[in-house]
Amino acid sequence: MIDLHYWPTPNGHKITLFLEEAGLPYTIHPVDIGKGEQFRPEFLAIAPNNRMPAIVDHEPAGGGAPLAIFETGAILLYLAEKTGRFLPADLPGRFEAIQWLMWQMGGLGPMAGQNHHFNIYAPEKIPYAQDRYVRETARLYGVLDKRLADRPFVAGEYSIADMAAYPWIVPHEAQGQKLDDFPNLKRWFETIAARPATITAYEKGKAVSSGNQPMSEEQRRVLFGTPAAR
Ligand SMILES: N[C@@H](CCC(=O)N[C@@H](CS)C(=O)NCC(=O)O)C(=O)O
Repeated sequence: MIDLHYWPTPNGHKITLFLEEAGLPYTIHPVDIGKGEQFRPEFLAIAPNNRMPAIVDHEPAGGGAPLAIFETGAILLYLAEKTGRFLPADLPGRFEAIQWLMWQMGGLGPMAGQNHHFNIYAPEKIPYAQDRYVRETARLYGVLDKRLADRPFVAGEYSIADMAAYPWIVPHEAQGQKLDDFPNLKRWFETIAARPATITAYEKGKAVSSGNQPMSEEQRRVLFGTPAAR
């Protein structure tokens, strides 16, 4: 059994996408990041960066003690290795998927995250920052669109690279993007959205929190004003 420490945000959805696709049994442990639950000592013991998601696998491959993993890129790689699924087996194919996973972790995720921050959450509107991240998000959408021009998924077959990127395209309107400007990306997005595992993953997210309420001052203070735990 896998314990998933989770809140339904783009990074959280990446892991439920995988777990639902693979049919692995898991238990969701909500980490309400607006209430500061990511700073609880028991969560920090498995995720020292005070960011969710994180997993604990009570039956790691090869036996041994329960294994805790944080960082979604590492979690997706671990789950792919554990199940032998959603990561090509051949060396070139594997590294195609891994390099696009790293592209998401180092590019699309952080840039779209800053886009959300300056356009949705920041109490002070800074046009330079808003524009900078909308344009950088558009550039990254363009890179992905081009990549998808001659293949159905980022690394050929549906893989952890797609699962990492998809949840960051879901809020495209809030990011100031129009999918009609990126036709290959749009086709890819609609294909993944229609997968039964995607539908279930997002339904499970809604059961944990429906999101969408405006952020309170207290949530803003917790999320954007809390120093690292010592
Ligand atoms: N690079 C990390 C990012 C995780 C992350 O930023 N999680 C956010 C939610 S999407 C979080 O837990 N935020 C809590 C906070 O900012 O205190 C990963 O991929 O796991």
